[in-house]
Parts: sequence; structure tokens; C-alpha cells
Amino acid sequence: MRIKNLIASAMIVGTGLVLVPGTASAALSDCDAAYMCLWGNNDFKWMLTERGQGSSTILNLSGDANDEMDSWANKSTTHSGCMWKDANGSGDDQTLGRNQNDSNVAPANSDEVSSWRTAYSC
Ligand SMILES: [Ca+2]
Ligand SMILES: [Ca+2]
Repeated sequence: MRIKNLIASAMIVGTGLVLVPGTASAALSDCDAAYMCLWGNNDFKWMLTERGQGSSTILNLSGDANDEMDSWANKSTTHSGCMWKDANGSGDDQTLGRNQNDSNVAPANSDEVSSWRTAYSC
């Protein structure tokens, strides 16, 4: 939340022709090859977390990252991941398709992801 507020403040300050710090680098390219990345806003802005491909360990998203995912990328060419609505891999799920991304997930899937892994699809 703090980061989002800082960006919002920067956008208010950075009017006119001034470049907006903090958002210039927010992009799909921030996610490294063979990594899977989650962002808190649409269009790959406000990265919440990133993980290397191939981990079967389900990690919970905590603090400001919980219930915020709005866009994601899977830059693995070999693995599909999974995200769940609830902690510890339970509830509604969404697949992180191999070599795919989504800049704006469906409203029903927004701001709900609480846990994920980077292998074994859903
Ligand atoms: Ca969000
Ligand atoms: Ca949740």
C-alpha cells in the first residue's frame, strides 16, 4: 500500500512534461526470463512478487501483496503455475499459463489471489 501511495503522489506531482518516477520502469519487461511475476495493478504495474519457475511449494502472499493481483506474467517456456483465492492453495484458482501473460484479469479474479506456486499448473 505504501508503494502505491508513493506512486500516486508522484503522479500528482509529476504533471505536465515531467517524467513520472516510479512508473517509467513498470512494465512486462520487469519480469525476468524463466520467472513468474504478479502485479497489483493492471498493465504490469506495482510488482507484488516474482519467483523462478518450477517450484511446487505453495507460498502465501502476505501483507500488502495479499488480495491485490490484477496482472501477471509467466516467462517460463517449460512450466505452468497456479494462483489461488485463499491461502495454502485453496479456493478459486487461476492458471499461470506457460509463456503467457494477462495485463488485466477478469473482474471476478481481481484482488483475490492469496497463494501460488510456479509448477504443476492448477
Ligand atoms: Ca489490485
Ligand atoms: Ca484472497
